[in-house]
Amino acid sequence: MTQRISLTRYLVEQQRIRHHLLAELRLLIEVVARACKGISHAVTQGALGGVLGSAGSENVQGEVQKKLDIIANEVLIEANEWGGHLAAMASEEMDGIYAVPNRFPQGEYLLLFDPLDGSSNIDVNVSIGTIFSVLQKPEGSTGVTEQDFLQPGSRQVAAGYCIYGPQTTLVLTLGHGVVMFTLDREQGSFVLTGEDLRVPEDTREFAINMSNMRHWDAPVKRYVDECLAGKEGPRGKDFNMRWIASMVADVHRILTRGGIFMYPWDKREPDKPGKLRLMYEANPMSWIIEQAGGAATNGRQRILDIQPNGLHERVSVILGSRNEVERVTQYHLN
Ligand code: P6P
Repeated sequence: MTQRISLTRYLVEQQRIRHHLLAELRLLIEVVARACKGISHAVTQGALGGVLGSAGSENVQGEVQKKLDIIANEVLIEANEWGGHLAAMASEEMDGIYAVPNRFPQGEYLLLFDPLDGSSNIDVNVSIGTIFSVLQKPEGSTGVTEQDFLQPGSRQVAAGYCIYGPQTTLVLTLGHGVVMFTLDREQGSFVLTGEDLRVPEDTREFAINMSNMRHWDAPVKRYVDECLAGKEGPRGKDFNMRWIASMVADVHRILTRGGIFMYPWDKREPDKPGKLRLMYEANPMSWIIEQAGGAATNGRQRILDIQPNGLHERVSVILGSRNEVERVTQYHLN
């Protein structure tokens, strides 16, 4: 049986190889991973834990919060408050930033997260997940403000997600490829189960919410029509379609076997660039996909190059198999 490498051992070994990987970042990731274990337990309990259904409140986005949205958010905040590696946190579920109170040890990192993405799937037992992104607090920054968070995705120092599905799997990049850890529930530890993950450059599988077709912009409509035309059409091959409505699950499938994921601008909310959030959904997922050899654009530019103007800024997302993303992007630029 191959030797089982724990997340802790993997990170310690990476720290030895990559001297810029400071102990503080390693310890921060371990705190986040421990929080994800706690969230996984709550998710897996489901009805038995009385955690299903709506919390009867709305988040800053005006979306109805599920009980598990709030639980996941609280688990991540509590774990990281006293962790001592953070200066501040930001969450999809919170309006502003959360500066770590002075009574707790302070750190140099900024943590952003969507504590439970895809929560509309909770009550129907479909995979959901936690998405997180780590930035460095700007040099010389005394207190911490929202402005300190507004860095392009190319400045991330770590990004990852934890998918709560048939397995609980943590996917992580530190800028040197993508690794995957599967939770061993008996040991209570994440075990290395994938290294140097790669997204195939080509695919026959596209992921988009087809019910929005009449609202799409022409380049997206052209791309999807060509996929639907199959081998009789200009692409000369048949395509398959998947849409789980859980970004973590759709991205995990693409990371595992290729594909293209699209949540583009559409004319339902013409003044908004898209549904998904830049800072704690698109940026971490885009970095993971790029680190695995894929591509991620907003239709016109690399997502990781976008200069954010707001913590909850939205963005159009086209990511996955490089050749397909480049095709859709080219249609936008023509
Ligand atoms: P729709 C979940 O609510 C989410 O933010 C992503 O996880 C997912 O990809 C998307 O929205 C699904 O949106 O409009 O298809 O329900």
